[in-house]
Amino acid sequence: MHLNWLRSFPALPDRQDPDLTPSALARAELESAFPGWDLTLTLSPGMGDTWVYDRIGRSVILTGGETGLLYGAYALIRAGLAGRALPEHLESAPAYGLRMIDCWDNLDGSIERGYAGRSLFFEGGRFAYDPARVRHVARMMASVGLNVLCVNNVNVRQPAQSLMDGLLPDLSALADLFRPFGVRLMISVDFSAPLGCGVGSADPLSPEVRQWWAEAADRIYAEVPDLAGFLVKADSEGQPGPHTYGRTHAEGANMLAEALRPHGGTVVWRCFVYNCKQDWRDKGTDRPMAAYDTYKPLDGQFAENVILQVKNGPFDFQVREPLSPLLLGMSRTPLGLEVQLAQEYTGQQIDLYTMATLWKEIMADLPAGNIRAMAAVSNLGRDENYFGHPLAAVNLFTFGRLCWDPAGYDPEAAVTEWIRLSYGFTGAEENALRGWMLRSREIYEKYTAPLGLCWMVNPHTHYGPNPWGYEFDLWGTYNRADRQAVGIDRTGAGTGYTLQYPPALRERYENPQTCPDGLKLFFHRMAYDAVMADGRTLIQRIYDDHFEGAREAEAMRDALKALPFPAPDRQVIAERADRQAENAREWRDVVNTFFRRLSGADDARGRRIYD
Ligand code: GCV
Repeated sequence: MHLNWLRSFPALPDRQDPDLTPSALARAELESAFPGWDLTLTLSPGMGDTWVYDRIGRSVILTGGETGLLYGAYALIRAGLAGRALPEHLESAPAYGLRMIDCWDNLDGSIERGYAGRSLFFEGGRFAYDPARVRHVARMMASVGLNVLCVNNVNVRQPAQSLMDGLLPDLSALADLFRPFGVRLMISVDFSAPLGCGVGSADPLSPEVRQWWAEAADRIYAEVPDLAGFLVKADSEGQPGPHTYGRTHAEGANMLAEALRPHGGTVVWRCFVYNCKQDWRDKGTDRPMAAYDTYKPLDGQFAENVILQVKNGPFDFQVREPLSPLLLGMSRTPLGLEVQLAQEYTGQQIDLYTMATLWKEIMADLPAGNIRAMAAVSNLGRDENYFGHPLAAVNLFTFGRLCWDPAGYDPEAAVTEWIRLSYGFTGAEENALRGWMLRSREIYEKYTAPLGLCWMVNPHTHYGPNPWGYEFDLWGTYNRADRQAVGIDRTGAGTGYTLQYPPALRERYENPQTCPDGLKLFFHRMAYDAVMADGRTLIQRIYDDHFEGAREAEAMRDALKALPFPAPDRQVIAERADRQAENAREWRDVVNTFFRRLSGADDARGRRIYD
């Protein structure tokens, strides 16, 4: 069944033969999208993902590498089906080599932080999937230029299976389904895997351990010769890593890189490292500083086929965080940016939260320099519509558009294209939907944790308000609210976090006058009666935002219900919009009451705040 933005695409050419190449698929896709056109596709293998296109009337000449032809075909199809004028000449190349979706799917079929049903790939400890749906996912990815899918969770729950032992033929069959779409698979591996396989150690400097990994890589690549590589979460939230053996992360990553090098594979090494057993009484440790402190001293020590994958913010995919300083501080190491499409802290695919504008903000501070990869934690699952909330599909779509061309990425244009392809709306309907989608992030932000404060969620589930849910816990996630003030001073005079930034950003964030309002409580401890740039006090701003956010969630619910979405999306969107409005109301009252009780300040506009 055709859902989301592929709804407007022609039926997928039914060619599942293993020899179907991306360039042959490109031709078949173009022929069915533009019947009667005169198509000339010229394969120029050296061009890789790049493509060039010329058109005179209905005569089209498309030149590109094997995958370039496919991306060129999809770019033309998207433009044509979305009603954009096809230019006479266009050429395009992706900004990053690896454009990845990272699935946190477990072999038992569950998904860590999954909000769209169970895994599309696993059930009961083994691969279990519907090939037609897998091809649909592959086509979605290829249609926006994404080219790698990491199939299993970075928290590898069954170390013995981390290298897919006993499952390699199935991994290979899955790779066959993705290959015509130019998508290569990657797997997450457990750093301590040798331990569970009879080697007495996982020390990266041990010759026996190195040999074990080399042989493991040989086994895997014999089955999946184009595997993109390994994704690794090490020394992070209880996952094993090189620190157990007194080794650095460079030594750990380089060992795996050595095993993958003969096969052309890449080690994508995550930098999500912090003390997850902090004592809340300890004010000398500031969690956002941890990744920079761990990796900055290792800059330049990583093998060529290692990419360090860094979350966009220094905490953990909160509603608003500044760019991680690690992304700006590793000039001699290839880096990958990691974002989270799965809406763990951003409404769990119940609340509408369109990330199109977030991508733009992230890129504003990110120098093109040594970024080689973009990765997004998957929001896909086995729900009929793949995304839980039908409108959450836009996040994968715009992420793909961003990774291909960050310089030319325009949130409004990308969302417009998605709306047209998904629902065929035009005029007032298109404008209304686009308007709400583009505002949805700001609305969510207003009714949840204020001004970059983060973490006011229910522990573990991460949905719904709980201002002190993480206050006296181990995770380094404190707001330190008292009767006068809230927040942590992260300036040079405080924890020193701002000192990790290059001078321009450091100055912007150090000074409460130039620090953007949305990040004020990320960087500063502020008194409730501190006056903001627009003349309001901090406490009044918190109240105003929460009243406004909840009201706007209601207005958005009514507006979405009035739009002519087709079934079954119509029912699902309405049901989720109701739940969102209820969630927003709960957030509004819990947060306002929390701060009212602490500060004793009344709302200047006399609205109801519960005792
Ligand atoms: C995969 C957060 C999430 C975890 C996740 C972790 C990570 O802590 O809550 O579920 O684990 O991030 O990114 O590794």
